[in-house]
Amino acid sequence: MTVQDARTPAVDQATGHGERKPGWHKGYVEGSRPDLRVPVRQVHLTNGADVTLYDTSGPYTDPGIETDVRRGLAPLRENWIIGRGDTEEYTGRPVRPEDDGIKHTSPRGGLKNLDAVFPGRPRQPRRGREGRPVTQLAYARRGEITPEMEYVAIRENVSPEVVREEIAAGRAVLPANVNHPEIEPMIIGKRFLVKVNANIGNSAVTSSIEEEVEKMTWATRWGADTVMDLSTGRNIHTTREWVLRNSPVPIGTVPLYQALEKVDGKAEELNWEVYKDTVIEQAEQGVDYMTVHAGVLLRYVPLTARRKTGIVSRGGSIMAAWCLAHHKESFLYENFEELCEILAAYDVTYSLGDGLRPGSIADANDEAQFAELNTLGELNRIAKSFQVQTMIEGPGHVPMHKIKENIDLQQEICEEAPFYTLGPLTTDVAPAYDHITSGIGAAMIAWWGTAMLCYVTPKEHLGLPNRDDVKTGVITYKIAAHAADLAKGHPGAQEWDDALSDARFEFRWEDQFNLALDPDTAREFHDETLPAEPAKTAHFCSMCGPKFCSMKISQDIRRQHGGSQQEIEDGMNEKSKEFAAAGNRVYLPLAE
Ligand code: IRN
Ligand code: FE2
Repeated sequence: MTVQDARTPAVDQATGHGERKPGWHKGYVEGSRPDLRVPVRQVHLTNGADVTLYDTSGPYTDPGIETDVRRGLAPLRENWIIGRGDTEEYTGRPVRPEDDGIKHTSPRGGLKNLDAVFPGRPRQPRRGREGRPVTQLAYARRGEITPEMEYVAIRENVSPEVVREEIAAGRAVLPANVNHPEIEPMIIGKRFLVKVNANIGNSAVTSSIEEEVEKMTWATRWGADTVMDLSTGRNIHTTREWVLRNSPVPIGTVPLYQALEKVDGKAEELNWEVYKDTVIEQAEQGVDYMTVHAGVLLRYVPLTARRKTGIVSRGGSIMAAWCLAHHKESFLYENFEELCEILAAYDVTYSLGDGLRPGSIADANDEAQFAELNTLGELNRIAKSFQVQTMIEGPGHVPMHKIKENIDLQQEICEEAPFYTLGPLTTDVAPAYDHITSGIGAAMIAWWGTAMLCYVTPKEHLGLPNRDDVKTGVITYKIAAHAADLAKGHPGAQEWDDALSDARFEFRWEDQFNLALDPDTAREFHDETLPAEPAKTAHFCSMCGPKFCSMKISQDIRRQHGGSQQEIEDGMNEKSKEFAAAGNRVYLPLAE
């Protein structure tokens, strides 16, 4: 990879904006060593100012860089991992046969018949020497600032010591498996920017490996900070390998799903051995964090019997079925300490699953949900004693007045471990709009301290998200996350809003587009009614038309009347008369 100067003007191939000469490009900020380069999105405004934004898109948006999904991304962290000298290559395990050997065909053509095995660089899995914990938590507790910690400190605009402290205290996690050297490190914790996770994953018949890789790069291009591969069905191992080798962000999974595949979908046939084997297989591939539904205990299952919507978590229902079939305590709970030892040896982060989360407004904050949360608190303490980084998953469907209790309880019970919530959805009545019903809850809970938000797409409850749904979900959640960053007073968060507002007030349309979370759609909407090039500098938009643009009116008032309170009022009165004379219509019929 060639070094890009953060100020090299460049055309971005990935967005297809090349012909428009976009005012932004990908740049890098160098840290204390030449191989520590933190990506940023540099927006050059037409007034000569620059705005630097957080960037999750990976090398795909680097100017002049050819990325090849068959080769995978450059292993950025490899030297850091090897340099620590605490891992060893592990050759003791037999080479695993690929999951099913069935070749996939993509319905849309393209990379058809992908090789069953990832064709890129051969890679021998590493793990902690003699099983020792090689986690960022272990280093942080020893007072070490790793290159990964310095990297996220630059990304978040805080000192490396703050990063180390937050990780050491268990208030933040830095998911970074030693077998996933390709990632650009990121941090999840309430003192940092609120993060967004996007779920991808094929199911039975629908998508191909190629489509999954593309969904991942598409989600990160719009701002997903992590991606969870929830694939089930065929080629689960191979799909994950391709996604991992090409992902610039941490990848999460739910190993229980693959374990279930291995026992032909029969929950009662699951056992600790199959599960453990699956976890090791995924840890060796480089999965950075894993959802583990170890809080679903046998005695909690009856608590869900009278619920309106029972158990809605996939993992939760699998574990409940197992517990009932055997009338035994969960094998995840019973073997939790051994699981901790495994995760510590690869630095896989726990995402303790909320298998009993409410699936309807009626079930929110009930006994089953909070009983599980108490157990997650206990497991969190055990995980920390094994130096495993841990976050806690949360709901679900929760009406607004019951949201705060969720984060308050979680923070208390789980000693401020990062909370990672699915929305919550604030009402059940809007299928097809659940990105919005949940975006509302997500913004609220993030404001109160949730560290990462799991996105919900418009297809929630209805079907598998397509490309557009993934983008809508990510953008919706970036809005919720940024709104929370503002409300929390995250240093620097408002600079972005201020820059966009200035551009809006001064009718710098191009700057407004380039600063937008979704520049393409902003530009497209503007062009729908005012496509002409001069309109990009015009001092109005088609919403109110040239006469009644509020921004224009206030500028006129300032210009004409200097700006004392009396003068402004006079000006407003004058405009009010003009407005009444024209028929008191806020929305004028479209001109032309
Ligand atoms: C996040 C918070 N609560 C649940 N999640 C996500 O839901 C989790 O990270 C994973 O992506 C998915 C797991 O769903 P089940 O198996 O609990 O339904
Ligand atoms: Fe739901």
